Amino acid sequence: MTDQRSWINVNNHRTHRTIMKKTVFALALSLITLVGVAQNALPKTKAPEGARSYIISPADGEVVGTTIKVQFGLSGMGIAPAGVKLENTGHHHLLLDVEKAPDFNIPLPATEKVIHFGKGQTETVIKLKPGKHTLQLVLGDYLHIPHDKPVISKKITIFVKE
Ligand SMILES: [Cu+2]
Repeated sequence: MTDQRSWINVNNHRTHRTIMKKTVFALALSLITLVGVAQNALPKTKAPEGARSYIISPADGEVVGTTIKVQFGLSGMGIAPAGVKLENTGHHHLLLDVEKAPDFNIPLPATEKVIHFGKGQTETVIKLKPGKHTLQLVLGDYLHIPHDKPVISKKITIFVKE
């Protein structure tokens, strides 16, 4: 009797898990559809001609310690926090040791290597392991999508020593 009951429990549990799996799968599908729709429906935010993003500090080729203050420069545009739609504005994203740039037609991902400054910050302090590293800035609009044309800084290389 006890055995049978526990079998029923296990079986119910399994059924529940299957339903969960199906639900998660359906959700994932609808998300993909939503992203697809968003991609077609959302026009890219225009960047004014001559807008420029650049890293003020550190300098390209600089030898630095493991704690580094990075200062972001922007010319020809203003800073607005993420979520705030204002003409000719955006917020900074720091690409850290990113070899292949992410897709600029969709919102930039938020990862350890793609850092968002959605509050409108213009500097940050990062810690890096000793060795060679690259830094690059990309401006994103209120939806974290790079502008048309993308406002992207030169990629700089720094050398971190102990
Ligand atoms: Cu962002």
